[in-house]
Amino acid sequence: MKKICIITTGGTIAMKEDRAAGGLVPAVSGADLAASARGITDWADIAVKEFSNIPSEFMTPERMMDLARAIDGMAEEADGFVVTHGTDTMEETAFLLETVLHTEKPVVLTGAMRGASDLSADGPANLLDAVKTAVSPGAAGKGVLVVMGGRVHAARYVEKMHATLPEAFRSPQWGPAGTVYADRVVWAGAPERKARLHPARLASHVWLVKCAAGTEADIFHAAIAAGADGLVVEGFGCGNVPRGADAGIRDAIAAGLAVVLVSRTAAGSVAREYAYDGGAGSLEDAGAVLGGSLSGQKARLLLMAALGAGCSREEMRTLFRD
Ligand code: DAS
Repeated sequence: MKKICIITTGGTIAMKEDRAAGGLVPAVSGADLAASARGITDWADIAVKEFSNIPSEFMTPERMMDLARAIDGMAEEADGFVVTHGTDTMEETAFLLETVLHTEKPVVLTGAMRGASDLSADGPANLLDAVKTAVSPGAAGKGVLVVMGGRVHAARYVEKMHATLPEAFRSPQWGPAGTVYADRVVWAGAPERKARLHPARLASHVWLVKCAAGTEADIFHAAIAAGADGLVVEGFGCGNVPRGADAGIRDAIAAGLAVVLVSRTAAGSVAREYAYDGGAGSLEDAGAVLGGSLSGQKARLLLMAALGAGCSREEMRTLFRD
């Protein structure tokens, strides 16, 4: 039987209602969490390691790097890893882990949209599904995965798309990578682990700017003035931005910031479709890097890692290309 190490970091999956406090609070240990998933030991030998017990809105890129180092440090102790994590930033942790981990062993993140004491708590079933996925032969070589609501998602494409419902996690780009059944996991297309970087540190000042109608140059000038190392811009559609934003982005490039352009749409990729200033093509020609189909928050993490690894603009273009 394979050995799976469950690493707990916190989140709603490990919370219970505290009426006096007026809501959910961290309250479940790693061991109790594992014990709550009835049948888990039919699938694997389970070890549990408590990494932290925080809501994931308090998770930071630096703590994600600590988690990656912890997993790599234990890589020889298990055949795979399940990380329990809050849902708010789960997609970010999953993507950065995929980007920086040395181990090729399965790493599966899961959590819960309902607390452990809630009616129809989803945590135990998600945890069992995550272990089933981690021991599945099909998990090998698919990078870091997220399992929620009976679906397996690739770290690169998964997004939390609803604030509260158990079916919050989707992969709008290509759909889920697999489905978990009572007796097995059935895999869809094969997600690939694209980015491999091992930066000694992350660049810490990378801004993320979402364009809206009429966005001006001022916010980009603020990034320059703040000494940002890099800037991710979420443009409209296939990477189009307002005239003011176009001017601000060009100023940022001229000031030496690394600029990555993605789309604010939930699916699809930026593309050189329009010939005028404000389109992705003219901004790429001005020195921006086209960020493919990545979400803004994931492109920001990849840019933090790429800058930390000292990547050139051309290396970044290869890294971000879909
Ligand atoms: N408490 C939020 C978090 O930790 C939500 C959750 O965990 O599901 O991300």
